[in-house]
Formats: sequence, structure tokens, C-alpha cells
Amino acid sequence: MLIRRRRGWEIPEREATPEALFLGRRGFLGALATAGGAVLTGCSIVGAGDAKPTPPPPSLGATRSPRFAVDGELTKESAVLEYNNFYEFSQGKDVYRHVSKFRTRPWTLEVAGLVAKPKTWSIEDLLTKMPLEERLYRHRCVEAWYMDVPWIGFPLSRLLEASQPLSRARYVRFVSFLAKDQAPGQNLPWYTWPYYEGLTLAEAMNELTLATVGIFGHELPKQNGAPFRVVVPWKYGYKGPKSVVKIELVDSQPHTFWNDQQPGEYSFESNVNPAVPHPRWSQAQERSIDGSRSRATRLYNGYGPWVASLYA
Ligand SMILES: Nc1nc2c(c(=O)[nH]1)N[C@H]1C(S)=C(S)[C@@H](COP(=O)(O)O)O[C@H]1N2
Ligand SMILES: [Mo]
Repeated sequence: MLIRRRRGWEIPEREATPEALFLGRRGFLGALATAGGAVLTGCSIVGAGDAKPTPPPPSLGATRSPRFAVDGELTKESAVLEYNNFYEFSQGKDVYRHVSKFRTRPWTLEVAGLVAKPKTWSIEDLLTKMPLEERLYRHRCVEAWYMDVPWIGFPLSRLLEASQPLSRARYVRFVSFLAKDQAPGQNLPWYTWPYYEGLTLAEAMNELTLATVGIFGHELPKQNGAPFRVVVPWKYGYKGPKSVVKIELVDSQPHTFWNDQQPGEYSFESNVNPAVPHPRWSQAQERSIDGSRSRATRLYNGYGPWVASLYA
């Protein structure tokens, strides 16, 4: 029998997964027990998953911006593509095994709400008409893991400006896709699908907020949020919704998926902060997704020079 000794800074997956919701898992097991086979017929929910990872998506040309750097080496691509959070597909990290039915073409992204010019973009328009650049960003999950990643995208501000936000617009609300036949996790009844998130308009317009279409020199793989996601590097990862279909400008603070699911954990703001522990673990340290390294968490994930003034 192989017994793996846990290092001090390692957090058992169970505790390290607020998104896994003990409540949710208990609810699920309870449902299995009471409904018996009836629940199991929706067996894609608990199915073994796809045999092998899907092939990498088409490459995407973009010049690396010299303005953003990470401390050391980038995280290995294989780790970034095989350790994911994407509850629409799996509550485990092996999301790549559960995405084969997900169709990311055709895909449209609607910009609506308090704007002078509502607009629906095709993903092809975004890929060809927007000024794509590569940015090396630190990414920090609330579960206390990190990765350092080369995203490809463009400032979200470009997309918002194209629709001319009205002066009444104060917040931006994001909505991810809904397709129960393609996303096994969307059949789990204790979640309120589709996934939804939000930022203040000032946060959304900050130059760091990246409308993201690629990673590691190619289009986003399905498990990383194809074909369009938002990356907000100074906040915990859940503030960046994957596979977004709608962006709505609104006048009051929108509800968010995890805040509704887990009231009393982190607020709407959810900025990375080593001094504010999660109710069940410290945020002072962060570990690489392959578990090989640990480092001190930085306030705003190290992006204070860009964003601290937003919270002064
Ligand atoms: N639609 C959607 N977006 C999501 C999530 C999700 O479950 N569904 N998980 C979030 C969390 S908790 C993190 S840490 C990042 C993970 O992105 P990655 O898998 O590319 O590392 O996506 C975020 N965006
Ligand atoms: Mo996360």
C-alpha cells in the first residue's frame, strides 16, 4: 500500500475545496441513497469520464506584453490543463475528462444592459478584431493553490467601451453558458446554473482585467473556459467566470454564484489577501498546483500597483 505523507502546508483536498460544498456532497449522497437507481440513471454525473484528454486547440498568434511578469518559471502546461475548477463538468480537478460533449462553436457573447450600443459578438469576431496580447499572470484560487500562466486576450475595457456604458452603469454582471446535455455538473440540482459573477465597473475597466481567449499559445482548452473567459488576477479565481455568454451592465451590485451558495465566506470583493483567512484555512501561504512549491501569499496577489487605489 502506498502511503503518501502530507507536508505541513498541504491542505487535504476535502478542506481545500470550498466549492465542493460538504453540504452539496452530503446532499448528493443523500439523494443517491433515497432515490436509489433513479439518480444513477443520470450517470454522466458520476460517470468515469472520457478515456483520454482532448487534443490541444488551434494555435493563436499574440505578442507577449513586456509589462507583466511572474517571479520565476511558468507553471507546466500539462498541470494547468489537467488540474481545474469547472463545476459545470466535475467537482473534482480532472475536468478535462468530462468535457468531450461540450460544444464551443458556434459561440456568441452578448454585451447588454445599461449600454448605448448593445452588441452580440461571435467568437470569430473577438479572435480577429481585438488586439490580442499574451500576458504572464499569477493566478490564485481561494483553495490556496496558485499557478503562473501565459494567457492570451485583450483588455475587457475594449469590449465594454465598444458598447458605450451609460452613466448609470455601476457594476458588470457575467453569465456563463447553460447546456445540461453537454455539462454533467449542470444536472446537480443544488447549484443554481448557469454560473454568474460580477465586478464593479471600475474593476472591470481596470487594465489588468483580461478578456481571455487563449493560453500557452493556443485557444483555450474546454476545461480552461473555452472559448471566452474573464481573468481578474488580483482576486480569487472564482471571480473570473469561464465560458461566458453574456456581459450585462447594471446599476446595483449583482449576486454571485458562490456567495449565494456559501454565504458568509468571502464578500463580493474577494481580493487576494494573506491576512484574511478562509473560515476553514489560512490564506498566508499558497502552494503550486503540482504541490512541489509553497510561497507567501501577496496582498492583491502582487497587483497592488495596479489596483490598490480602487480600494483606498
Ligand atoms: N463557469 C465557471 N467559471 C469558473 C469556475 C467554475 O466552476 N465555473 N471556477 C472558478 C475557479 S474557483 C477558478 S480557481 C478558476 C479556475 O480556472 P482554471 O481551471 O483555468 O485554472 O475558474 C473560475 N471560473
Ligand atoms: Mo478557485
